[in-house]
Parts: sequence; C-alpha cells; structure tokens
Amino acid sequence: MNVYVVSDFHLKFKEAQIDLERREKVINFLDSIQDKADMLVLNGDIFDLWFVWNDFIIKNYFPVLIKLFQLRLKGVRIVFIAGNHDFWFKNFLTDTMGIEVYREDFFEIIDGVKTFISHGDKYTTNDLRYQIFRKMIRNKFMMWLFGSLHPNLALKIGSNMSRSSRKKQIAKNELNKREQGLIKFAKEKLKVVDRVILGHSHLPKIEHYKNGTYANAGDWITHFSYLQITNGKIELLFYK
Ligand SMILES: [Mn+2]
Repeated sequence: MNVYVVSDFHLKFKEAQIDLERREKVINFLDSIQDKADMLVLNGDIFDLWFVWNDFIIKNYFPVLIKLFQLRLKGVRIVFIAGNHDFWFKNFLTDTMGIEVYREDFFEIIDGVKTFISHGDKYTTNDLRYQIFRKMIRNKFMMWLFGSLHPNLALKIGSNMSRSSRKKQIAKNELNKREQGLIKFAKEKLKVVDRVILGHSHLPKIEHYKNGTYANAGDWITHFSYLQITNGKIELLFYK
C-alpha cells in the first residue's frame, strides 16, 4: 500500500500572493501523487478556516477541492482528520466529496503496522488555556451559532479567531512547547500502537523510540514536507 500523510497546509480563504503560490504548490503536489497513492491522509489544519453551511461552501477553496475530487475519481481513498483550524464539518466532505472525516483520531493497521494518526492539538495537555478554548469552540451550539450568521460575517469573526491562534504558531517557543506535549503523548500511546503520526507543531520529523515510531508531517508554510508510507516503511520527504 502507498499512503501519503500531510498536515498544516493552512490554506487561506482570503489569499495574498504568497498564499496563491502555496496553493499552487499544494495542487502540484496532489497532482504528482494522484496516480501513485492508494490513500491520502489530510491530518488537520489543511484549511486555515473551514466552515460549511447547509447550502454554501467557501469559493477560494474550490481549486484544491476540485483537485481532491479528481483524486477521488482516480480511486484514491481520502481521510480527513480535524485540526484546530478545520473541525466544523457538516456533510459536504463526506457526501459530496466522498472523503472520510474523523473529528479526533484515526486508527488503522497499515501493512501490518498499528498506526495511530491525529492532528495532536487535543494532546498538548501542557497548554491548559488552549484545551479550554478547544472545548468551547467545538460544541454544537457554537456551530449552530456560526451557521446561522451570514457567511461573510461568520468568516470575519472566524478569521479573527484563527489569526489569534496563528500568531501563537509563529513563535518558536510555542511550537517547541507543542512538540514537547506531542512527544510526551506519543511515547505514552506507543505502548499500545506501533506508530504515532501527528501534526500541529509544524516540525517535520521521524523519531524512533523504544516502543515504536513517532512521525510528524510538518507544514506547508515553511517546510513543504510530507510522509510517505510504502509497504509499511515510513519516509519523510520534502516537496520541491
Ligand atoms: Mn494545528
């Protein structure tokens, strides 16, 4: 089996020139794997702000969505795991796109390897403030509230929230703090699985511990990194 894992594209719904270039790179990457991939795992924060109303989607994501749909038409299985920027789903990805959506974690035995995949923001328990915020914005009432606003207004509020959460990401200590939380969690989880794959810290890596392997797909803001699992063997690669 040939599996690709990516996370933290942070595609914008309002794009500056640099975001357009990043989006182009994402599309070229998806293009390059469409005939090779059996499965593509989108491990959270693919969209910097993802929200679906009952009858509307955000138009700037259309080029990437159409590319993902082309992969689906080629028979590629696509798994989307929620991040801390894209967790409000209705039925668009599942029913219209044929993408499997997981709100927390994804577990599967891939070529004999017990593989646990999650964005990871849920497991940075060393950040209590974020954990409270996470609970608050993930509830049904908040989703209903946003869904009842005019889309332009909802996006305006949402982008302010997402900006404050992005500001934190830029600081290096913040990323390192996240990474420490993720590694702590991964080591614990590796007692029951063979491989833990996370995102969120934007730090691409593969590390081997006593009980198994921790891997992080990195990001597409500075690293343009991804994980490829071929017949059970995992590799960290950088898209040029
Ligand atoms: Mn994240």
